[in-house]
Amino acid sequence: MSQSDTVLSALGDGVLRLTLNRPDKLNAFNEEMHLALRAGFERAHSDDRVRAVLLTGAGRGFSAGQDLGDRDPRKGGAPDLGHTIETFYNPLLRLIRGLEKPVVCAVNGVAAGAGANIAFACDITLAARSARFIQAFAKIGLVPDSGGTWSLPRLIGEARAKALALTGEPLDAETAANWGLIWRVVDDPALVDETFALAARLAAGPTKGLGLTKRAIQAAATHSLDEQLDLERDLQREAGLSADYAEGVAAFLEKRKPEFKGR
Ligand code: LHQ
Repeated sequence: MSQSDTVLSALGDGVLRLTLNRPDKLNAFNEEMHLALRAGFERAHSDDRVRAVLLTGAGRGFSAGQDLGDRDPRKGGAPDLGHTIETFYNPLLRLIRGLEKPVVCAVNGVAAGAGANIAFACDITLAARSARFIQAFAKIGLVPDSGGTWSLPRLIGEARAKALALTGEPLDAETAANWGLIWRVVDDPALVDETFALAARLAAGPTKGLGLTKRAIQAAATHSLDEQLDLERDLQREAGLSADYAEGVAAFLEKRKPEFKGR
């Protein structure tokens, strides 16, 4: 696992808290931070003690997207941004979406460019009331990445997606929640506690079933109803064989609190 301090990593109550940590650059992504974040999500995949992930940022921003100083065309000619996407951003997006454990995102401040679209790729995203979301790509001649052209129209429809992406106008957290881009807005001082409590509650839940639920909902985007009904049948069969289902039913019938293990 990466030892870089560009992402702080802490495991407690089944929650792996990953904190983007380049606050003087508003947590803009350089290669070191990418590799550290990837290592964090890879750990979340492989470590059974991790039952949920909480992603947030240090300082006053969540993430300002790509560190533009690292991809400056004035230094050594035009960089191959496709290579950057293929090497760093796309693997990260696939890790977040493919992780069959809940990923909660706490947007503590501005989320711009890839920073915004990474927040939208998480399973449950909450934002501080002061946060804002900016499709900053439009201001520097780029195209939304990190799944933005996929998630934005799905979450808010083509009209709003195009307006945000073409103008690069900031969207306040309250409107983002009202439009369905994120789950909820929280007063700034409560963000850390509220998101951790949510992540810990999920981590103590039947995370095997939650992971299958995530897979099913994500698959719906490319499925017909018939395909989705078949998938629900298959995943319900798998969930029904889990120890957590047995525990959940037993606890209900015995009128006690369940103790889920994520298996
Ligand atoms: C930054 C950045 C930054 C470096 C703030 N880089 N230093 C993928 C593949 C490959 C290449 C290209 O891109 C992509 C995906 C993308 O993410 S493209 C979009 C890249 N991001 C942006 O264009 C956003 C640029 N940043 C901003 O527009 C502003 O900083 C925002 C609106 C986010 C925040 O504004 P303020 O609150 O006024 O803060 P600030 O601008 O004063 O920034 C604070 C510091 O952070 C400052 O450094 P300094 O040394 O002057 O204090 C900025 O230079 C630095 N910073 N974003 N992306």
